[in-house]
This record gives sequence, C-alpha cells and structure tokens, in this order.
Amino acid sequence: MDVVAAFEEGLERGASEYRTAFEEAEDEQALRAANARFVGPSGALTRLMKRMRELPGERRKEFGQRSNQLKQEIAAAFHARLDGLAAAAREAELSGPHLDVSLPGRGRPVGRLHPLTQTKHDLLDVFVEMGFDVADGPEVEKHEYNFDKLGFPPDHPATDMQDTFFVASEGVESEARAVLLRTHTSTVQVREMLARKPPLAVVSAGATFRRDDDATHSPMFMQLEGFMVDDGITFAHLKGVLTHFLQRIFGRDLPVRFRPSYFPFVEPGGEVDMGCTICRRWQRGDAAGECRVCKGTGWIEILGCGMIHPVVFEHVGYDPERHTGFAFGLGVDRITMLRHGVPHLGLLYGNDPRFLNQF
Ligand code: FA5
Repeated sequence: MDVVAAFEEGLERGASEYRTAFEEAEDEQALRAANARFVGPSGALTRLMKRMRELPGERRKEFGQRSNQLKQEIAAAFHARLDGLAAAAREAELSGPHLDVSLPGRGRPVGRLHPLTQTKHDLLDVFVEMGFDVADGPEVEKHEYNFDKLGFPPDHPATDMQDTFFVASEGVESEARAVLLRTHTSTVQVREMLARKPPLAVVSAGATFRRDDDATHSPMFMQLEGFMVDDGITFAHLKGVLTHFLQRIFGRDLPVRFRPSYFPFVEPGGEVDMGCTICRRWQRGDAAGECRVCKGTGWIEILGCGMIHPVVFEHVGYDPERHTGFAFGLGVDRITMLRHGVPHLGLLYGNDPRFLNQF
C-alpha cells in the first residue's frame, strides 16, 4: 500500500476506533493500555507519524496537521475518560458500605505473669510482711555450696550423676564435678550466711534442677527457701512462721502438721503436711471417695524444714554455741498446682497459651 493510502486509512481508522476503545476501558489500567495502542511509543498513530518523510512534499503539511489534530483529540479524550473513571470510583466508594468508626478496635493482647511467677510473688509477699529480706542466688552453683557446706557426706546419693546435673568443665574428674545446676535453694543459706552476720531472716525463690521427670516431678522446678538465725530461735518460731504462711495462702482453717524427717543440714529435721485442698477432707470429716491427689489420706506433703545444723554454722563461721536458727524449703510448683488445681506439672512448663490464658 502506498504511503498516502496508508495515511488516509490509518487516520480514518484511528479516528473511528479510539472513542470506542476508551469507552470500553473499565478502569485506569485498561484505559492506559488502550491509549498506548494509539499514541504509545509503538502505537498505531506514532508508527504512522514516523513515516511522514516518505510522503510527497505537497501532501506532507496536510497529513501533518491531520495527524497532530487526531493526536490532540486522543489526548483530550484520554484525560476526559480518566477523570470520568476517577469520579465514578469515588462515587462508588461514597455510595458503598460506610466505614463504621464505632466498631471496637483490634485489641492488643496484654501480657501477664506466668502462674509460677505469680505464685512466687504471692509467697514472697507473705514473708516480706513478716520482715524477711529477699535474696537471690545463682542457678549454676559450686558443689561446695550445694552439698559440702550443708553437711552432705561426699558419698550422699543426691550428689550422684544420676540425680544431679553437673556442668562440664575442663580438667580432671573431681574438677568436672565441682560445678552443677543447683538441686535446691538451700545454697542461698550458705551464700547469705557467709556474707552476713546474725540476726537475719531471709527468703529466696528460684529455679532448681534434678534428674526427675513425671507427673509431679520436673527436671526444672522452682523452690522457695527461708531461714532465720539469731540468739534464741526455737522450733516454736519455725512452727509459728510456717503455720501462719500456709494459712495466709490457703485459708485460716487449713490444718497443718509437722512430722520428723531427715535432711543433712538440719537437726531436728521435719516435713510439713497440710490438709488436702482438693478433697478438703478436714471440712467434710469423712474419707468418702478416693482423692487422687492425697490418695485418700487427707494430707499433702508440702515442705521440708528443721533447725539449722551446728555443722552448717561452723562452715559459715557462726558460733553454734550462741546462734540457733531454722530453715525450710518448699516446691513453688506444687503450691501452684494445689492453688489452681493443675493436674500435671508439665503444664506449667509447656508454655501452651490455651493453658496460660486461663490465669
Ligand atoms: C529440699 O530440697 C530441701 N532443700 C528443703 C529444706 C530446706 C529442708 C531447708 C530443710 C531445711 P526436698 O528434696 O524434699 O527438700 O524438696 C523440697 C520440695 O521441692 C519438695 O517437697 C517438692 O515440692 C519440690 N520438688 C523436689 N523435687 C522436685 C521436682 N523434680 N519437681 C518438682 N518439684 C520438686
């Protein structure tokens, strides 16, 4: 086709097609694509105008004017349609569903303390009310403070690899066993007594570790330790403090009983049982039904205690002829389970939000 005919046909086709193409474009993207088909870098009109030089001289001006005119028409129509589409979109937005600014916002979940930490704070508070100081001790501890200074003989079963997590360290076997994860918080007794002189009343709570794992024993658990040393401290002080403490936590009518028991660092040593708060047999006065927690006895063992052994005082430089004191240690996990009716200790360490959100 000769160039004149190509111009005639191209301008005619362009003029007849752009309007429909723009009308049919339903959004800005389609409109821009349609515009590009005519006046884009490789659009039909652009390509035609690139052939202007091929036209015979006497027709060049005429076709030049007609091409420019069409280009301007297309540009005007493009912008008119663009404005129309924007207005229609705004209209649709305004007449569509309204934004309800009164809807409640998206809440940000509020964090809270873990039930074990809550219990720990509640227990410590009771002792602080009674005038005890709060102390801390390291979880990675010396064998000496965990066992030796507390009067454990070197071959005591608790010092065995089967019961205690030892921390590997370089050197010979005896050195390798010199550092461990503390198996109880009684270490704080040693540390505080080495650092301070009587009178003192101290309480401390934190993580402890043993090679245990079942429904009521976990490899990591939490203990709370308390002790008091002065001139003239007796077992009566121990009974008074512990009975008050347990009744503050579990209720004024809670029965508490003391039984003899053995720990190397106390003499005499005892264990304390409290009435089972699950079956509350002391309130019902009968043994009807077998309680899984207390096995029908009506009592739960809750802590170990006793009068601090003179040998411990010697190890920390106190005069055993002059000073006396009591100490006790309890499982914070067990108290948390009893307070909240938690059936398995593992729940306290599983960090499952379905469990934790109930507190
Ligand atoms: C002691 O650890 C002594 N240090 C307590 C003590 C302190 C006695 C001061 C006298 C004077 P015992 O091994 O019984 O004692 O542990 C105390 C409590 O820790 C237990 O009653 C139990 O509630 C808790 N406990 C022990 N092992 C575990 C475990 N693996 N998981 C969870 N709780 C445990």
